[in-house]
Amino acid sequence: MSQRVTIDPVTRIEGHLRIDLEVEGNKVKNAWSSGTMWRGIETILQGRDPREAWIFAQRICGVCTTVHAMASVRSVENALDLEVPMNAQYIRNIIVAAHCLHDHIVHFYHLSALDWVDVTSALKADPAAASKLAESLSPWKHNSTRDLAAVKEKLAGFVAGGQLGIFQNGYWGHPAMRLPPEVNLLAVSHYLQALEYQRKALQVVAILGSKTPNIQNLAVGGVANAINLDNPATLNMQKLYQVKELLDEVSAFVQQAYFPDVAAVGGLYAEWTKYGAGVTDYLSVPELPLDTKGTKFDMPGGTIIAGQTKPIGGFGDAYFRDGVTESSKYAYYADSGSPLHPWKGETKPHYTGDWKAETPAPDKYTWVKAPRFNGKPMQVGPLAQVMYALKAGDPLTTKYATAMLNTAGAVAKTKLTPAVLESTVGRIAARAIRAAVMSELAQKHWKLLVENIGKGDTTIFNDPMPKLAKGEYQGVGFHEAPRGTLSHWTVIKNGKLANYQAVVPSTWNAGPRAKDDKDLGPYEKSLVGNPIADPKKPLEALRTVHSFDPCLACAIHTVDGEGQEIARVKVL
Ligand code: NFE
Ligand code: MG
Repeated sequence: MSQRVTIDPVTRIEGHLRIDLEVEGNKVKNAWSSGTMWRGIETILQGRDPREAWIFAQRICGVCTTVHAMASVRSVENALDLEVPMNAQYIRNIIVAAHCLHDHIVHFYHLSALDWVDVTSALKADPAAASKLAESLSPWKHNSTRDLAAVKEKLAGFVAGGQLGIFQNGYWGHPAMRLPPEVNLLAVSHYLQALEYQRKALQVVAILGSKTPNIQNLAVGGVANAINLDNPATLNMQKLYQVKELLDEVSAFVQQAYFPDVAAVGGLYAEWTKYGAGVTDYLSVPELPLDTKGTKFDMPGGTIIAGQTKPIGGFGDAYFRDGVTESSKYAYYADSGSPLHPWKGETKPHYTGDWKAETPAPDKYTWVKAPRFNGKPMQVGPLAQVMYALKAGDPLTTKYATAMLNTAGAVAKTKLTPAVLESTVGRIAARAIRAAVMSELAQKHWKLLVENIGKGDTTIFNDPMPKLAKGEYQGVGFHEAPRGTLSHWTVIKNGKLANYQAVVPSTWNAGPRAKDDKDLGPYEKSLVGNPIADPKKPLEALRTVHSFDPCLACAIHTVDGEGQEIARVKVL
């Protein structure tokens, strides 16, 4: 007999996500992913000046504001065939890298680690043994017996006072929790330090972007960071060195704390390499452009479909441009009868009622559309990007993936190959691999910027106006965001936006069925086959869902143009 499990809302994510499971014999047999919150931006952009779209677009999400700003300016630049000066590319790239490091650190420690780490078990740890273990894994400077004893004492204080605070309401003591107390203590200690290092990463974004969230320094055609090394009001030597120092500190945390923690936790949960692969067709796009046109990049991207790789070239690449559609068959939008290309995309809400618990799935069950690439559901995110980069022979990705698999394999006492990355725990490892790669590239792009300024180049902007003022254009801007491939699609007529569509990483991954009831989206498919020890505490399902780092504000980003309420959604 099967049993229905509804998780609503899923917490430790951004936005409102509901997961419905059909569980039989302690295993997930079928799954549905629903975005239950209605909001957004696409519709209000119509009729606006394309040069200001990025300012609105970055309000799509409170977590990844910068990424929508980047994709938006790139889409208009692509439409106008506008080049971007090298200083602007490097400044944007440093922001992209720093924001990504913040995001990946927060995802591991604050949003997903507590599915694997039992905080209360850390109270039983021996700080000296924990310190010895940590020193065998990494040279990180804050792993001394004294450091770890202090964390244990702090935690004991929380527990004694009955105030677990941020650690309240975990599935502590759940039978699926397997880590020894010493590893739990180490992870809790780094959880607290990670709060500090994610902030340092965002400081870089704020210095270059004037503030964060919602940076202010972009422009269609470049950036607004005037460069004069001796002027206190502009980007100068002092600010550049402040950025470098912060990047160095964050990189050390990523390489010496985050990366080995993921290897250790992953190795101790090696049985989770069997679960959660789901959709194994992958999509990623290249990132960190190295020229003014966006034809060469530091991070490769492309598709892997049925094991075959195909690269995605530069901005405007035809293979990417022609492959993307979105279906509204199972989503709360009017369905045109067939999936639509984003330049022809429609956002017409058609709410057909909430899904009552314990009833069969309704025809429409989510506010998230279902993107497809050449008709196929695709998994996006760090796993997709790392799998592609490995197949493409990218040296930095190969270096860190090898280190991850060797360290986790030594902990698990088994040999691990890249195939194990295609799993719930592998998705978390892939994000740590990508973070380590990004930490090196952040430092590289800082150096490239300083060298370019050193050559006497202070150009930051190419004016879009000469072309923009009249004519019709279509553009696509892509960006490999922390959660995966993001694309913004613009149609411009006589200087105004005639259509604007955003196809977002969490839309790819959290999206519903498209063609039929067998055509599951990536979250849905990855849940099928997961063990569920206790249907009342579906910790295992949360492990898999959290491994994608859901962001539902990004996935659903549409609002009625008049700002009227279209439907009231009750979130339980
Ligand atoms: Ni709102 Fe986002 C990212 C975008 S969605 S966090 O990364 O784009 O997945
Ligand atoms: Mg959209």
